[in-house]
Amino acid sequence: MMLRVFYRTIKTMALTRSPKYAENNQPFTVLIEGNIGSGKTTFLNHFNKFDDICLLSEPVERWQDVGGCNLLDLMYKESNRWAMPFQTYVTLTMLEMHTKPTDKSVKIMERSLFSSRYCFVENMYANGTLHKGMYQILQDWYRFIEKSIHIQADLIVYLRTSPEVVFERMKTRARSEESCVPLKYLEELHVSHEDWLVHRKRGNPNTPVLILNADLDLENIGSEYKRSEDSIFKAS
Ligand code: DCM
Ligand code: MG
Repeated sequence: MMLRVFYRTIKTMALTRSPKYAENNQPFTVLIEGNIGSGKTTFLNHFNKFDDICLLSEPVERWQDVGGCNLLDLMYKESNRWAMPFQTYVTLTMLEMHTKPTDKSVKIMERSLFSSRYCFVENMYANGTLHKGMYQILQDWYRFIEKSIHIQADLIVYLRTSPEVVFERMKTRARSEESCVPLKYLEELHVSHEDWLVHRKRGNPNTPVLILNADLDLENIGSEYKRSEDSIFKAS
């Protein structure tokens, strides 16, 4: 008798199961992706003038100060030890952005959980920075998140660059944590972005990707920006 009651209870619970966390009322969501130094922040700022857009830039300052620790710096200086906690924290801060409620009709985000998962973490595993056990823990987290949390992604804008160009930009920008990043690392990240967004080898098979030539100088990139502005508003 008890068992039957129990059975009925769990059946009712299963039937009335609520949707994934944050499933409802998500705005049209655009993810700005690209290598380090590809101009994502500059691109994002271009949309400041629209007040019906929720703009979320990458929370780099949070990664630079986690209870007084600069996780971004530790990740570059002692990558075998710190890449895993760093990517775990990036995942948490990105999830906060993905699920952040807004009453705006469009949300534009700088990077996403997906680039951590499909570019940075894949690359760190492939180049031996992440131990297999650490990589597996992250995969289990990503799978759990995928099952239980809704992440809206309507359009990915890929700021496509060549590694040599972004290497020069990164040196000019001179973010102190990145002073030791070699060209080879940007080449690896370029390949992982291409595999994800051009060859579509992993992740987001149904999200359209708009590819923009972001090697262009900032003065000449205006028409490329205009092109994306049009497609973002056409699609939303
Ligand atoms: N970064 C990383 N892993 C991620 C996201 C970002 O290692 N999942 C690093 C790359 C850059 C810095 O954070 O050094 C900020 O990225 P960007 O300057 O490209 O916006
Ligand atoms: Mg940036």
